[in-house]
Amino acid sequence: MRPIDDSPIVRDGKVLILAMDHGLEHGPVDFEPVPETIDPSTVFDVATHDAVTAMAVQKGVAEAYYPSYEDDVNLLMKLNGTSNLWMGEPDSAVNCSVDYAVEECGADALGFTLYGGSNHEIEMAEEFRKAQEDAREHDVPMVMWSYPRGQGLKNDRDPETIAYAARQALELGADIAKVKYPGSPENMEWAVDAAGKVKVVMSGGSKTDDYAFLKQVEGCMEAGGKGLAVGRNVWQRENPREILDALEAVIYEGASAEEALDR
Ligand code: FBP
Repeated sequence: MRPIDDSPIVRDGKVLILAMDHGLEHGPVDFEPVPETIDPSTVFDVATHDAVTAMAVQKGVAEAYYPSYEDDVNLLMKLNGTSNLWMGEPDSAVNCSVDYAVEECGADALGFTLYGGSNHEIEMAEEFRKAQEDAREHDVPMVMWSYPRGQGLKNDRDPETIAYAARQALELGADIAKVKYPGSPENMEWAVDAAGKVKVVMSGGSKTDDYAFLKQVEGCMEAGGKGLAVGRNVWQRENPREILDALEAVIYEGASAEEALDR
């Protein structure tokens, strides 16, 4: 198994995944703040920024757009996903096999959502098991979107819940755990400790102002997190390259939010 640090989606031990599976997960409404982002090419162009180590998309977008970007962008294929139209207990259909992602689409990494705590957790974990073992066969890293949610969960950002989410990623064999930010560097540290050798990255969330967003990323790095998987907080900005410059400083150069904004 190739060490995760040798993967093309890792730069100096850190990761910045630009996610754009929102057209499926949330619907086209997410593209309204910057209407040109409804065209996936616009976001692929943003992903050519040096700070971005991979772009996460669903199969259909990869098939249609990635061929024009394969020299400049690393592909992270999201293997499962669901629409906002689904009203049942949290669940996610497997939309792409590992073989198809790697051999036909050229994926450098794979992504899989696990809704721990959902009534569908057992099936999702079993689907993850197959994907994770197939990923090992192809020697490509597996990123778990570890998002506890469902009937029994009152607060999906509770520090204990986030630490549990990070631990699930370790226990089930992911290489990178993408978790929601639990509110403070101390809480994030618990998640990082629980994840052991798994790299923990923060999920971007809905768009906030530059300082608030960068401060969270700074807190994540301070806690031993290894970066970020972000969508709206980058491409819902009028100038996504500016925030990527700042993220590059915080994630790879250890700058504070203030320092990154002053540059
Ligand atoms: P954001 O940074 O925009 O939150 O994107 C990260 C992500 O995990 C996407 O991959 C996914 O589409 C979205 O968040 C799901 O958000 P939520 O689970 O909050 O609906």
